[in-house]
Amino acid sequence: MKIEVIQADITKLAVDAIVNAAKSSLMGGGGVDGAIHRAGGPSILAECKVIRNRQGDCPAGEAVITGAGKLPAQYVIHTVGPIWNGGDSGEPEKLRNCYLNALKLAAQHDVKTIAFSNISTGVYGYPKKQAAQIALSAVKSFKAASVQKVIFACFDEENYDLYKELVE
Ligand code: AR6
Repeated sequence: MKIEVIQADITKLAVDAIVNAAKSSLMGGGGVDGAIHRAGGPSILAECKVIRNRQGDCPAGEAVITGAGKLPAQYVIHTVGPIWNGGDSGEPEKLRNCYLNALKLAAQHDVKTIAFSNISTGVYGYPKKQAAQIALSAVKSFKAASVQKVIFACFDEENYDLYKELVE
């Protein structure tokens, strides 16, 4: 499995799946979530509503999958990161599960290339370096034949520099 670090707007990437940093309600919000729903159009929210009606809120660490509407990607995997609360409330395990559960869904849908946003490192306040270490170790521990390339799509310079340093 190849790992790549880029600085990009994840809504522009023509990969099989992009991973959204969603909220439990799956009803859209700000940050990367807002950008994905804006650029992808209303079908993504419509699919999220169907999922929510079926299974309720998505807890932190879990993930769900929808189509990608007008985006160049095929799928959007929505995962809910933990809200940083000092680090003793299970945040590291939940963040790790975000990456693992997103990859599991990707493998189930025969995804070959997947791009992750930097989950929890915006509004949810997760310290960026710790989050990057968890993201990388989770991805490296995952074994699935279908997933060939994992892209960390960093938006802000700080995350980009952190990931670059950790991957090299
Ligand atoms: N492409 C890639 N990354 C982006 C983009 C983009 N277009 N825009 C922002 N980022 P955040 P969270 C990066 O706050 O911390 C939402 O309101 C950003 O630089 O989007 O998990 C949800 O609805 C940051 O590194 O997600 C939830 O309520 C990263 O995306 C809540 O925010 C994550 O920042 C989730 O908070």
